[in-house]
Amino acid sequence: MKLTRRSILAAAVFASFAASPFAAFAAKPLVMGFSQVGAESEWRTANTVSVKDAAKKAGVNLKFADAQQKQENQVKAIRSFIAQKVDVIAFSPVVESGWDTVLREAQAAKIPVILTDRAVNVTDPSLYVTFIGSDFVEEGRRAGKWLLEHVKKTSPDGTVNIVELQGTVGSAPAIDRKKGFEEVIASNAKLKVIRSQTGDFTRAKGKEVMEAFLKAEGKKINVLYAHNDDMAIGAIQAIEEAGMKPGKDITIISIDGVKGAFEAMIAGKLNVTVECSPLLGPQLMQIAADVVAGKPVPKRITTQEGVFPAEVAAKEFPNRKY
Ligand code: GYE
Repeated sequence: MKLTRRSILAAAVFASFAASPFAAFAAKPLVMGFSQVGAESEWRTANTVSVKDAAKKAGVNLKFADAQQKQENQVKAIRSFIAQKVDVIAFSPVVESGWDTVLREAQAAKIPVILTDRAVNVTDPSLYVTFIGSDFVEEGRRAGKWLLEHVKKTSPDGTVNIVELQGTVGSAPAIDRKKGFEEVIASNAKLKVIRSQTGDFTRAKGKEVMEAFLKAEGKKINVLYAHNDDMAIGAIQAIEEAGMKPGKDITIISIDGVKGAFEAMIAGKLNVTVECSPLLGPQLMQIAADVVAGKPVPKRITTQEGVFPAEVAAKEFPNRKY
């Protein structure tokens, strides 16, 4: 390109314009309304940080609302995003059902909706553009497969009594993690789930429900399957307070792979965690930009993840990002 005096002048004018307050008019930032489930677990906190950081990096104007684990708050937030005419709505639905009406309102306002982390159960799949998140059924299967192998190795006599701490009632991860686990353990008649109750994905509830399990079943309990690490960590406290050794007297399996779980494994109190990545922010921002630009996106984007038994915990710990 030949640099004429005029082109240099034009570039200088443009540069000073871009640095001026009028620059905002030049590139309008994408506005995203994001409704988060709450702050119930270490996983959720890491997910929120990931979304906020990625928005900042991508220059996205993020309107963030915390629903405190209540669907009605999420519906309110989505309605307020519609009223504000945001470019795109993203949300992590606390439960699967009950979204048709509000999603139809978003569709009528021509605002695309992206699901992150958890799925919805709607009759019309055109009510959302895409769903980015883990395969929770597969996570449940991975937990079950680890247990089958463990039972094979330790070959205890008689039945293996399992207690289960479920996630939030009606949520996709609670439904799917239960289903995947049951599907796999059905192949060994020795494995029996003797108690199953929700701990709402929190430490406090995990501890409380485990206390009740221990009161009712005591030393009969061989295995705890917790739908997330936080509930397992709460349950570990309950087991210790009952004078038993978590990870030894009771084998503990959980899901997420947060730092707290790795610490518990290193301390010998947790046997395995199945990874579920909360670092969905960068992918969400990329997909949102594509959606708003009218580019086609896949209907389902599945997160890649692994399984971490206690034997590898110390070596893996420094690599953990959440
Ligand atoms: O496993 C749990 C959190 O939806 C995958 O929600 C997420 C789950 C996660 O509270 O810790």
